[in-house]
Amino acid sequence: MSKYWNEEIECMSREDMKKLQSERLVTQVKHVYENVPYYKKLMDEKGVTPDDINGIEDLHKLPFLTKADLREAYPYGLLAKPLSDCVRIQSTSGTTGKRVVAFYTQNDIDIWENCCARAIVAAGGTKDDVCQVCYGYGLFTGGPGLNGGSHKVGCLTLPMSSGNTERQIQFMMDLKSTILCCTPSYAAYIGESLKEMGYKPEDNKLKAGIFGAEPWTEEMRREIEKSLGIKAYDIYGLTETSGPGVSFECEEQTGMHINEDHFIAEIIDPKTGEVLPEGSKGELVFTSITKEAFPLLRYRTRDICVLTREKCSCGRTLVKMSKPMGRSDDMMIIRGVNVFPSQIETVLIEQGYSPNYLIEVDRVNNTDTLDISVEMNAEQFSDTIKDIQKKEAELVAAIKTMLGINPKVHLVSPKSIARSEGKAVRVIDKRKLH
Ligand code: DLL
Repeated sequence: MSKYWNEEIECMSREDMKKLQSERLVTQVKHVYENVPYYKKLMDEKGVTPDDINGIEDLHKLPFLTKADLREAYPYGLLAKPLSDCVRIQSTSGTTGKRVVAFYTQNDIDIWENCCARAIVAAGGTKDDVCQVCYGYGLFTGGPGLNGGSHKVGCLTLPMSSGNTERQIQFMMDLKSTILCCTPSYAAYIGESLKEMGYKPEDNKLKAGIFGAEPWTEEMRREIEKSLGIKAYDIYGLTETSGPGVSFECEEQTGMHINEDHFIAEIIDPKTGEVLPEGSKGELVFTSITKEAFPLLRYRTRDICVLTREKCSCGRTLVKMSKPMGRSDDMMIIRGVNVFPSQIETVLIEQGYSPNYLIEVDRVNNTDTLDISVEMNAEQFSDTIKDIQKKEAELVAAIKTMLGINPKVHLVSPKSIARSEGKAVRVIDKRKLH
């Protein structure tokens, strides 16, 4: 059994990979220019035509694409294939109104699932494995992506989705799961629950975990590895570029190999947009060179990281990205859901509150907590506790509708939230992630 899913690609020489990327980029730029008026306009504005793009050395000439573009072009504005050629949509978590909607042709799905298969094989997966997928299924890409990859590898796939931890554990034990796929915080929670139920790490048959979709530390990795008795592998991706599997960790556990035959990665200075030399810390930008329905050229992920081409002992030559070290915008990931403070502010103002609020995020027992203190004005201030509790419950419901997760809301008396003399501090993230 090979330790690679696609050895030819995963261990390709740098020269051959550059050639492959260049060919694919040239074709992709033409495809996009001819089929997506939104892109044509962006490129025309920058004075670039497909004739200017002859290989990856010309990549920097293309305009960037941002989440704001995706929102503006919602829902069909970036579609590069007729809708009748598309077989699936997936969407980002946690945003209402104009969500990011990604489209897939059958070929796009096949490529995506093969990327996930590479991750599973890199974690030691074979057709003899039982792969328990407890990422969410549905619009979120985690469940469908790893599910598809697991099928490709030929693992016996348990499409559990997230939640119902007791049932997860029962299936894990009864069906002898060997690979666990979920967010790192859920893996830690499963580890804790197993212990509480009286199991020792050696009682389960798990050998590996493939964890991603949110930031996690090396300390957390060690904790999870100990509590479950496994080796824990990181996996990265975003809805815009298809989902999980843009990059994946190998046994060396020192960063994630990017599937460069499908995604060209660049690191830029988030302020100036200038491309930075290899090894620099900056914002990760991806160009998808094989996607048919929803190709993105120079998409700014807002994730801050470092790329390295140091030789990897696993034999793969694919460039490695570090764990994301933060974001160049204010997006937080809370219980796996992408949350912007502005979304919370919008709800508060819609509900008649002032923009005096404080968002506190923490991680307690491996679960993210979200506490929002909101100031009442003199009219809203009531001395009956029941009244305040009712108002708090209304706000919780409105925020839950917006974000999809339940916050704790604390209504506080007028003028009790400290006013700032400079930039207001509206978010305190106490999670020690980096
Ligand atoms: O989280 C896709 C995914 C699913 C990745 C399952 C891995 C496993 P989105 O919901 O669009 O997609 O969120 C994308 O999540 O820009 C990063 O900020 C963050 N993220 C994803 N993977 C990691 C990771 C999925 N391994 C956003 N480490 C990205 C840190 C991650 N952050």
